[in-house]
Amino acid sequence: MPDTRRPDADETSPSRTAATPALPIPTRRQMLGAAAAGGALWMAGRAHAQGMAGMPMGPMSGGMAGMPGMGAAPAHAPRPARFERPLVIPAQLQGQPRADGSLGYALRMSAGHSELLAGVRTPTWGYNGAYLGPALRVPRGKQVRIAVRNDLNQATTTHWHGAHVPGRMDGGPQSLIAPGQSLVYDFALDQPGATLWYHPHPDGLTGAHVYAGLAGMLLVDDGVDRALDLPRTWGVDDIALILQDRRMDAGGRLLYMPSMMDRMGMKGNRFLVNGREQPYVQVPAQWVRLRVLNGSNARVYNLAFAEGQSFHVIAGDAGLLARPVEMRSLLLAPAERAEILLDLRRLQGKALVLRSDSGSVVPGLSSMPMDADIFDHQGFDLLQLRVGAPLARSARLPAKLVSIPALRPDAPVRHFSLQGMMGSMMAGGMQAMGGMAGAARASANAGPGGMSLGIGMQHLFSINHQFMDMAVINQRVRLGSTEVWEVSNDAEMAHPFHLHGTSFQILDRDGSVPPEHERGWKDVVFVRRNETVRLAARFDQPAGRAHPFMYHCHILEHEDNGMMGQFTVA
Ligand SMILES: [Cu+2]
Repeated sequence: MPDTRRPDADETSPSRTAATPALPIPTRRQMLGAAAAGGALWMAGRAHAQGMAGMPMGPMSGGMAGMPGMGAAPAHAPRPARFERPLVIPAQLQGQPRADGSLGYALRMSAGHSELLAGVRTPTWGYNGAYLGPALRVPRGKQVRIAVRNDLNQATTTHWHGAHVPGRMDGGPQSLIAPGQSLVYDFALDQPGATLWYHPHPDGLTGAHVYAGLAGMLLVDDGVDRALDLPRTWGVDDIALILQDRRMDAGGRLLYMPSMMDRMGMKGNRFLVNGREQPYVQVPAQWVRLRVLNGSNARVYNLAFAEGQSFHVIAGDAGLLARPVEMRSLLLAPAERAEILLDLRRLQGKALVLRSDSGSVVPGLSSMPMDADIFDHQGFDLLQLRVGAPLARSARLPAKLVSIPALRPDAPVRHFSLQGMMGSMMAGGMQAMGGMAGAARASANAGPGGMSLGIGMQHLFSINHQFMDMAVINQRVRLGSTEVWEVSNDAEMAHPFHLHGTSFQILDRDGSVPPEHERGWKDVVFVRRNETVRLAARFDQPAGRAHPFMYHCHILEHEDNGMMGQFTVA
């Protein structure tokens, strides 16, 4: 049936420019073949376990010492430098006005070295620098042109998480950029002001590439925060916080998936904010806005202030809430964002510590005790806020924020079920895994400093008992429709479910309305085990077979090992 609204989307890819001749991109089969020899080595695990470097060890440490990834720290590992270095404020890119009226942005992925831990030089990857990337500020509705150049040693992609763009501009696994090449994206974001982000999305390698340091914020600016007089002075009373955890070896190199346990999700034992371990930030004694992104591969944070200070959540993943919601702790799963306002007006001269109060919530998220590490049981500090003198211009906390029109579904309910390792085994996953041999990557294409690229593309986790396969379109959605997606978690642990190309509203969790802070636009929903969540989403962006959209778990080791599917919108 012809549909006049549908552009010939997939005939036109984003334009590619090559400074050097294009390198052939290895297929999945070639990558696995090249890596086969390394599999057995990986299986043997690491004789020298890396563990809780320099951190106080709880009573559990003795029992875990014999397990890979759970052992004692090397004696010479530096202790955390708690609140000794200032927070790095990501640069803002506002875009260069171009002759055609659009705004131009340039990102370059390359390798470098970073001081993630004080005094330790770590090989890393970054956008326009050695680690993470600038915040791209994009005015709503404005045509933008973003050139992304890949100067890494291997192909990858850059995906605009949360952006309403056509499939061919989404930067999914099909949009690989070979080393030495650039990909130019052209789009306009017609969606509410929000804190979105960007990161690589190659099939089976997303976890490793993000872990190496590739991520940054993408801010949609619709002027509403100005009209509401919300704090909006970048780096002063509007602070971007990218939360990540990392594990390093004694030489300061990033360790990625060194143990079998890490298949459940790569967690670190050092806690970074904007690429520095436990930094501090100077803030004025007034209303301050924190834009928090959980940029971790697998770690869940239960954000709280050590002093018990409450805060107001004003925005979720994809836009402002209807009104601020006062909270004392906030669970933030991988890829979720929250904007919070903090009242510091009477706290001049004081300091607050933002931490994860994990112990009360996180261990209970999984039925398998080993999914929670010692930090999940005890919590950990992230950032110190040092409150200085107020500034002349002070913003406020409005009573009301925006009105959010409720979506009206007009299509049958689409069902999704999530399976963990046990459920996936029944779907035949274990046979496909080649007897747990694993597939460590060829060292010629290692990550920064020789970092392992993990074991992507194993059949370990599934959605609807299907494993990610780039050759398979799992769902077909009609362009312009508003659908209900019902996501049931049959797995042992909680999974953050994300879909591309749109934002959604959570209709209910197990039949109950979601908590107030989840009643705005979102693009990630954390689905607990045995829970069924219903979402409503409108599909206004086209995506054809050549560049379909993804739905997946945003624990990156789950996504990379089967827990992803593809859908077209036409
Ligand atoms: Cu998952």
